Amino acid sequence: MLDFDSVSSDALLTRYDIVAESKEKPETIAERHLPKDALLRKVAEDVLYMKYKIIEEDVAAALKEKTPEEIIENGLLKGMDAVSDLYGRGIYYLPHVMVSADAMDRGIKLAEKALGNERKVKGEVIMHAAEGDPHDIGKNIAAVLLKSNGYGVVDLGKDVPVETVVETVVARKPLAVTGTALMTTTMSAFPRISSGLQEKGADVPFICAGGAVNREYVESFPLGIYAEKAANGPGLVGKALDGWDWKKIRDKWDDIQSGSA
Ligand code: B12
Repeated sequence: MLDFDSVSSDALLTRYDIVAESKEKPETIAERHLPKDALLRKVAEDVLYMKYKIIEEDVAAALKEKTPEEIIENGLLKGMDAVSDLYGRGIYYLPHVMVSADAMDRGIKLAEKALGNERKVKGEVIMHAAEGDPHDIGKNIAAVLLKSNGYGVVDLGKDVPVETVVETVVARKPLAVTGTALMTTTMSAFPRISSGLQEKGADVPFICAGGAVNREYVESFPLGIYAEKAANGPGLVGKALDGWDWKKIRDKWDDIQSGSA
């Protein structure tokens, strides 16, 4: 029998949503994420306030002074950080997030176009969002950054079956394959991809990212290399281009992040 006498009942009737809302105003929470620079702020606010009709105009204006990478990293992404924070606190709801994600997508497409793709490709990377997972914003940003660093990207999209990833990697022999999982229900696709690849003798570095996974999880299966941010992609793939195998990239992960490797 549980001993309820020793349990504090103070928290039983506490409405955590109300507590969370009353502590800080939504504007204060959003402000923490928004950049100071006026052009980048406008872009971030378009994502935050779901202004999908004018975001392209604002990204085009920002492109006159900023690089596409800057606009993505310090503008669009900051807006989505604010959305994620407000959603996590129950202030934004799913429809807000959907429209913000649409605005973000339009902004990324325009920034990507500005990068041009006439560059000679250094090597190929196959990218996907895990089977069952519709979250592809982070993958799309990582794809833009890899392309802008001269890599050819084969983007398989979102909700990609494990078999499709394995078959494509075996057929195309890329420098690296990447996976993004934001849901705890989809991250188990990664070890299955790892086994599928090893069974076919494809020892390719498998860069795994997304809020559902962490370094410990990703390093619990062969081939797995953790990436926290989209900006880490080019550095990790660069090591594969230098001929490092997945074990060496994993061993030297800290040095790669700190720039000393
Ligand atoms: C936007 C969003 C959506 C959008 C997705 C739109 C899209 N096209 O992606 C929509 C509205 C569709 C959506 C739907 C759902 N969502 Co949602 N969503 C989010 C939200 C708010 C933000 C995610 C996001 O885009 N973040 C910004 C990007 C940039 O981050 P990121 O992908 O992690 O990428 C970063 C890194 O991981 C890394 N990275 C990512 N990929 C790669 C690749 C490489 C190579 C590299 C190097 C790096 C890298 O770089 C990026 C940063 O630099 C999160 C909340 C949160 N806190 O994350 C919930 C969240 C992910 N969603 C969640 C859920 C539950 C759902 C739904 C099931 C809700 C529902 N009840 O229906 C549905 C999915 C239904 C389905 N199965 O189809 C949960 C997942 C919980 C869990 N742990 O499983 C979250 C965490 C919200 C929550 N707290 O509950 N969602």
